[in-house]
Amino acid sequence: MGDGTNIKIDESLIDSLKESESIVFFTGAGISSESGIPTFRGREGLWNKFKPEELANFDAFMRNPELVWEWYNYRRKIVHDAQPNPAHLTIAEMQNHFKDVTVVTQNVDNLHRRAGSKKIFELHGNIERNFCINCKKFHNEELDFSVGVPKCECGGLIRPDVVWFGEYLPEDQFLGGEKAAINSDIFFVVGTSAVVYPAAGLVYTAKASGATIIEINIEETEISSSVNYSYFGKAGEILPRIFEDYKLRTDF
Ligand code: BJW
Ligand code: ZN
Repeated sequence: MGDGTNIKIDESLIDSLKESESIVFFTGAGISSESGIPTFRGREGLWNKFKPEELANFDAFMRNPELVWEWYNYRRKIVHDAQPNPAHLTIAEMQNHFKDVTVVTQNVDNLHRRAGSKKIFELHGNIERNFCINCKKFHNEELDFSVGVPKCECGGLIRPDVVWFGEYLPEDQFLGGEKAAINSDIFFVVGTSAVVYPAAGLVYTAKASGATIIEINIEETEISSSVNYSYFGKAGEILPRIFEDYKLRTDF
């Protein structure tokens, strides 16, 4: 395990980057942990006390909408107060140096957009949007988050526009992410335990399509043995390090 500061970036990776046009960043909760947003799993997973499988599903919401809504309210506040960190900002800056940079994120926190990334596929929705479970109408600005679970004028409960277990991913977002994976030269996997499907399957899609796979995580994951390069440390330290090395060895 490194702390990012003493990690050496392979020269062959920098060489590959120099030849790359399409770069994908497949990201998970770990990329936002240095912004103060807890992850779901892993040794620093603060939601460890809540199992996502138990709260992030429709049955849990119907059984106890107040509890699930309260969990999301708590997280909305953390996300609202958080700022993009050097990992998000490096990815956004890389747009100025490569032909095609795509973010495919499992996160619902909007931090890639706030960091300035332009091409983003959100596989698991966005915590800032909400819709009625009955008529599907979107409700956003007008919601009062201080009083229990809000209801639509049709009487339906309002839920966050995120993807819960057992629900299909938004088709346009998944297909966009899949296409980016297939077309990528380099596929970074950053801060995800890579256990939730079908999202995690994109790593294998990219690999089968010939991409070089680079994992950045504070610990080993399900995919570590399948990748071309692993860097163990914080994303907010390793990604800037890779980009600095790239710039040092590249003439503009
Ligand atoms: C750092 C760091 C730092 C920390 N720097 N790194 C059996 C086999 C295969 C599949 C299934 C199965 N049984 C059921 C399924 C399907 C299920 C699934 O995959 N389950 C598995 C858990 C087993 N998938 C689904 O249900 C999906 N839908 C689906 O399959 O539809 C088809 C279908 C339809 C009808 C019936 C049946 C099937 C939907 C999945 C939805 C996931 N939703 C959530 C919640 C979103 C809303 C919300 O935010 O509340 O998405 S769950 C949660 O997990 C969230 C995340 O996006 C997702 C992935 O987590 P992520 O991002 O990887 O975070 P962590 O916490 O797991 O990992 C963080 C990592 O960061 C760790 O590795 C740390 O080490 C690292 N880290 N700090 C770098 N500073
Ligand atoms: Zn409604």
